[in-house]
Amino acid sequence: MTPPPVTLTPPVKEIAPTKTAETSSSGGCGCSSTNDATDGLTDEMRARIEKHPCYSEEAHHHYARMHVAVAPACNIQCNYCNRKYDCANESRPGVVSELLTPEEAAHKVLVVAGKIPQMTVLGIAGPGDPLANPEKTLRTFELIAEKAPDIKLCVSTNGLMLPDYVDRLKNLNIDHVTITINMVDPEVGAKIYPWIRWQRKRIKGVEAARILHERQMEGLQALQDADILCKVNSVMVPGINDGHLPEVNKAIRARGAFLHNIMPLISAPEHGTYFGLTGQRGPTPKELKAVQDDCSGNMKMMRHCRQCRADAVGLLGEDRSQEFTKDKFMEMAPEYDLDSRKEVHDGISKFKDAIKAAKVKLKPGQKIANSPKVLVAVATKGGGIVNQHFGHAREFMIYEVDANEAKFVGHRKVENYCHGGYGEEDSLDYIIKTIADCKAVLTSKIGECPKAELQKAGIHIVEAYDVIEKVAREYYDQNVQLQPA
Ligand code: CLF
Ligand code: SF4
Repeated sequence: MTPPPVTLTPPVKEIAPTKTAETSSSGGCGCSSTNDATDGLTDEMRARIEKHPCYSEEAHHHYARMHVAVAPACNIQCNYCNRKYDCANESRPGVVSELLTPEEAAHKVLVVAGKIPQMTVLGIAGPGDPLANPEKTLRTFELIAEKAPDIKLCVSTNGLMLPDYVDRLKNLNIDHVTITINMVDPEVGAKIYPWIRWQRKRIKGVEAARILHERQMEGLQALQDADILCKVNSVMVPGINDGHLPEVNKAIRARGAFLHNIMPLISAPEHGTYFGLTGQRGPTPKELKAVQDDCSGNMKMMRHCRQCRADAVGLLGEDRSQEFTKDKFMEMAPEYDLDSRKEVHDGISKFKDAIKAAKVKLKPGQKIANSPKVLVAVATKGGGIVNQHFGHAREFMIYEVDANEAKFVGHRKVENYCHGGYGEEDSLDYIIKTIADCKAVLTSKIGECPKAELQKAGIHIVEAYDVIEKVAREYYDQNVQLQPA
């Protein structure tokens, strides 16, 4: 049976769009999800993460990050990595970044900070391992700390050299470090890492994994002792470490990790990786969510990671790196200006407050027990608002909704349906398959043809321009029958 369309129209009129750079496509504004990593935190901790789009789910609706690709070498081999591409710990295989010198990188950061004032974090994540290239990495951080003091510095590493650099990271005022930890059992590790380079020797097998594991734990402990926030990334490899990840989760929690980001293995033969060539598959969205849910009782989980490339620029869901290729940014004059950036950030804070106030009204007075949960797929350009045309969506944010809350649980990438005036049937089939487990699509606008096809597939359409959680909860209240208690 075709579900009836539901239309929710009024936008949140009292919320003005935040001022953004003219090149911004994000709208620079948004709201938080109720499972945000800021829940239950002290004010001090909240302040440390509130503008970091990876450490705070709420922040990723508002603030952008950028990476500079200054670190080409690596000191280990992961079976999901092909050195032709960027470090697969923090990027998807198939894209290669242009290498920069620290001076070029600093110039790029000042250019982007002027064009995208909501860019608050500079990360170094490859294309190899940043701490296998310590001079280039640390020199880049030094230059940026000096020239752009309001930008947070962030680094992602495999952890092998981390214990040797925690003091220098602390001296540079770096407050966010990611370690990729895929195992705490070297027998499992030997199936992921064929070798490491350690003390000028190549070491293989279980012994290599044991050294890597010990160095990762030592580095994690040193970060805790230095009061530097640590996020742990784990690549989920079905049949190899999927059942082992809860153990990893316990070990990192015991050593003070702030956030755990379990990411899916991305693997295909054309990537030329060991796993790709041997047919090792990645997890399905359902398998990934099950492991994330399993670990979420222990600590905060990151579910909004986009596995971005080593020269990524923009909000996490968008890729603006092509606007800032080397030939382009070297021709641009830096427009970094602390005062105008502060003005933009103040605007974002006001906008967030307005959205928070709108969300408070959604909470039921008393928690409703055992209400059924449904998934909805949201088309959004950012800002925590349903504000994107269905045909333009290149990903859908997935929210789990019940009678109490709407909770962000992940995102699914798709090909956009609309190709400048005509719709792509293959894309629509793929979109329908990708969101088949969702009860509804929330979008600002949708054409008659895709609307009919989605309805045929049993998916409701909600056309609205409003706060995501508000639209999702209203949809739920109007469409999901609660069993009498
Ligand atoms: Fe970059 Fe990583 Fe810092 Fe973020 S990314 S170094 S913590 S600023 Fe973020 Fe990208 Fe996921 Fe990394 S979405 S891949 S978690
Ligand atoms: Fe590749 Fe990164 Fe692993 Fe090094 S740490 S082998 S660059 S995925």
